[in-house]
Amino acid sequence: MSMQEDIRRIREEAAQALADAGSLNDLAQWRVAVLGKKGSLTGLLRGMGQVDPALRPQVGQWINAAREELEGQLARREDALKREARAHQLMEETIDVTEPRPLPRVGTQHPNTMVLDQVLDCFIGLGFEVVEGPQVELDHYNFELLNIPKNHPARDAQDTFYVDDNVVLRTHTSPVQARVMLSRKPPIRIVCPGRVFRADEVDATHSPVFHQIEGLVIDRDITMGDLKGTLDAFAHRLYGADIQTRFRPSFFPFTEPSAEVDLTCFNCRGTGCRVCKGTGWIEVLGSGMVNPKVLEMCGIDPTVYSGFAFGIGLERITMLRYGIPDMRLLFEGDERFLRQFR
Ligand code: 2NM
Repeated sequence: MSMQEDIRRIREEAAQALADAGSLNDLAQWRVAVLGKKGSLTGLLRGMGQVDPALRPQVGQWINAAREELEGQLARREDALKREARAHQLMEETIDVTEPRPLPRVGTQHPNTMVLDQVLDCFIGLGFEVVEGPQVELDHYNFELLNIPKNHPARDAQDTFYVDDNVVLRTHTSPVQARVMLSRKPPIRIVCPGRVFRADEVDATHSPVFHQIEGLVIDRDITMGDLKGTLDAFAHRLYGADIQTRFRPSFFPFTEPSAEVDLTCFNCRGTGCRVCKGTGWIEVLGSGMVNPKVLEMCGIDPTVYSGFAFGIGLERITMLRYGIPDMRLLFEGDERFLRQFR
């Protein structure tokens, strides 16, 4: 058998084995078996001793050419196998982002939050800005600037949580408004929502922690007509165009005159029912024209400017809105209650 034929046979067998190789591991074995020290092609070089010396250069070239050819084939086969493996991997790892999955267990908004958002939306729509302030407040801002004098019963430790002689847990959000009056010039149009504290016993309609939304408008020529128009807009927006406001004389140290404001009963629309105890009206908020003494103490000239203010109890309107019979439900965090509000 001639050397030339041996080379051709080894080339063919090696090429076939390469085509049959299905993995990178097969290729490594193939390399050892063909091109390795004891490989079939390398074996031919050892047979050179039997070749006619005159033909050796030629045979050597054939063997080297075969080696180069096979190395090239190996590299191409390796490339192809790697590409296949990569394509396979990409297919396996593809994620179907449209596949339906079990819904995660999400929470719900607190009913107070839902009502607060609606109230704030209404006032933002009327041009008010939302302002927040500290819950732990100097007694100067919480009482003094609001014309609540030293001997006033609201300042008693029976009603107010004291941190020390001069520091209280705020009993209303009015001190936020006092801070704004002191730090800005009119026109002022703000709503101040937030947590407030009073030393009350817990029952179906009282909690030592509750929330208020207070509004304040100060400008030249602000009258009670502006107050009435603003609260009418609020009533219509939250409860419907047929809901009216009714002002009853009242007293607050920080407003003069002062008024309690009733809204047409949202339940019977004014004819009288259990919710409004037959009156057709529901008491919803307190309001008034800012006392000139308060304006003056807060650095606003009462001969130039006037203003109105109002205060809404958030829990009260949330309870009315959803027919919640006991305020404690709003503070207990019981999921069986909270999950009903979606
Ligand atoms: C109310 C009722 C009436 C009120 C007054 C002020 C301020 F800061 F301007 F003096 N803020 N909020 C006010 C007036 C609050 O709550 C029932």
